[in-house]
Amino acid sequence: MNLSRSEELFERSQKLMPGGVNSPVRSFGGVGGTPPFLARGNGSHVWDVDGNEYVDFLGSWGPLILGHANPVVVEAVQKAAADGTSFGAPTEKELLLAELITGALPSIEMMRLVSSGTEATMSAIRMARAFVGRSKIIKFNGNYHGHADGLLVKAGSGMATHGVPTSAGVPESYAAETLVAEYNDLDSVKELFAANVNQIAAIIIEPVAGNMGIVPPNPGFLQALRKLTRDEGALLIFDEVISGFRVGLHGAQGLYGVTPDLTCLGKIIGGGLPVGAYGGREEIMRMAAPLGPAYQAGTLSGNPLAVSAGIACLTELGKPGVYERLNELGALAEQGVRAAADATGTQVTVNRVGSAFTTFFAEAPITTWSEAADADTERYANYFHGLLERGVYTAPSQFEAGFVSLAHTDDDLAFAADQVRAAFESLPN
Ligand code: KE4
Repeated sequence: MNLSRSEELFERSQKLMPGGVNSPVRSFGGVGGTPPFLARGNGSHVWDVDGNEYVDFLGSWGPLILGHANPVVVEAVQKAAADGTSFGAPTEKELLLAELITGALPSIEMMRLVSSGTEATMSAIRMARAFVGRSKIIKFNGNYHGHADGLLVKAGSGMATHGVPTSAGVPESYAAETLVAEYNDLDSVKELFAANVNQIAAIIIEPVAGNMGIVPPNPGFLQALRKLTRDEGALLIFDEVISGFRVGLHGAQGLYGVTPDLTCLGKIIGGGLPVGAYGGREEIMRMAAPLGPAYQAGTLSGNPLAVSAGIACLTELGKPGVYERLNELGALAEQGVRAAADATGTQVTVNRVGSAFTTFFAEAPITTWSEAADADTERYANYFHGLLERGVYTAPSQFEAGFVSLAHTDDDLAFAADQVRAAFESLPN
């Protein structure tokens, strides 16, 4: 596989950008090797600067549910650009996108557009703290909510004590306000409430975990968190940056029938351009400036190009049969991996929710961070490269999700299944 131009660009990029990338996971640190520098995408395929072609199951980490360069999205962005790229003033399109989002997610009575998922979760937590008047939050091991200081936290030494930073540059004092529970373990959450009475403003959770690989909520887990937060006077925040408009038009909250107090969105709602959003109960969102005392702002929030892409994307997703097709494609992808594993005697566990899936090199079940963390990351890295060199691009980390888009065809999936089998066969014993 010729990666000579990517190698040259990677060498030069590493002189100017940490790791040669603008987001760490792109550097292939989790799988090794030189990341192909991608030049263009169309539908379900991408091409790198050396001309190598791949069937793409990463989809830019989730946003590209319609596939690359979707004609409707491209036309919308081109038209918007011709009318001006940014105003820093209210526009009708921001209202149209807000109407599409709140129409699909009725728990969002009032919302605010921002430019990333990080901004969405950071702002939602600020509104929750302002509304409840408490400072602590609970997050879950294995969940990622963007890189705001208070969210780069892991469980402290004592389960019920405060978190400790997972990143340099985050003061212990910031981490001290974050408590860490175990995903799908309700007792671990109850313990934190018992040890921090009347101090916890909110729980933030990925209602379908995507950042430890795909891990769905155990039956009843989200419902139990809903009851527990109500009983404790805390808010429930769903971080649906991945699951929003991915697992269904109504998100994970629609799929599992649990209504959060606040929802965070990103990725798909921007159609591949920078858009995030947070919103929920009006009485909470009225805490946000200029109405209330909790400040939050953004120069490019609601940017016309990004919002135009988001409107085009969500409009397409609202058409009949879309999620049936996405789920059908997701099932085909899963079946392909399972059949290849059976045929080659390869030990893997596939977790899937709709069109998002992860192939774990670990034994089933994978329902918690500790079970996911037991996965053989070296074997995953070999598998990843076995696929890449055969023209299949998937997540360069065991602890991420793969995605199919509406642009994927049955032929794409048949081709990918064949490459999965070959990649399994090429794994070292
Ligand atoms: P951004 O700030 O990257 O737009 O969103 C942060 C975020 C928030 N919540 C969830 C559930 C997320 O998954 C993310 C970002 N996801 C990662 C990978 N799963 C984006 C890829 C990257 O970091 O480059």
